Amino acid sequence: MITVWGRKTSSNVQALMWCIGELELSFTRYDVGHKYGGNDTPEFLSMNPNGTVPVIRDGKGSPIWETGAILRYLSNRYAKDPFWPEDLEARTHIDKWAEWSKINIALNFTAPIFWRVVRTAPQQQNQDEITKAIHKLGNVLNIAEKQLQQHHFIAGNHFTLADIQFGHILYRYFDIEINRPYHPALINYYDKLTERPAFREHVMISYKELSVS
Ligand SMILES: N[C@@H](CCC(=O)N[C@@H](CS)C(=O)NCC(=O)O)C(=O)O
Repeated sequence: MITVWGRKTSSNVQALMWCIGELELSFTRYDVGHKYGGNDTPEFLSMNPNGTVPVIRDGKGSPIWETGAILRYLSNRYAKDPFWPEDLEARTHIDKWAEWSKINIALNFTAPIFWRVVRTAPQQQNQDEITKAIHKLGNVLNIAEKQLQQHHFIAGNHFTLADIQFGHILYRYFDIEINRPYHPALINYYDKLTERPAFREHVMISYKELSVS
């Protein structure tokens, strides 16, 4: 049994929960962080000194934090080919796209765009900054677009760990009111993700509680 500490409105928790759903693992999840609090207690900080979510424990194992490390742990322990291949070269290819997604997609979307649109009052929003951030993210999404024109998924023709790191951001990206650059293969890919039950359950979640308006 996996224990998860983290509110379901956290994008990192969503990535983790989507992975747990795809791997059909049993879990208990506690709402921690943001309006739920609980991430500044001595007990929580002894598990994760950063005070961030998610944190997991697998059975009586040590606490694990950092979403990328958690996803790799779950995949090493519970996933099979082709989600997380045995072959080192094939696995590294998946890991490369997962890492690329975390650094280029999540970091260029969450704070620079999502927070500025959803977590900032409309009268305080800086449209110039938002437009520049959308353009910057768009340049990275051009790389994903090319990849998705040639493959069904972000790292090739199978659904893998890289799709979790890449795709979990897309619900919010396509749901918020912004002018998005046109990426037809990305739209088609996103539509396919929305047909996955675990994506619908763990990622397509209202972010209203984060909104200031
Ligand atoms: N690098 C960490 C970042 C974790 C992080 O920043 N989590 C956010 C939620 S997405 C958090 O804990 N925010 C404080 C809160 O929810 O109270 C990871 O990938 O797990």
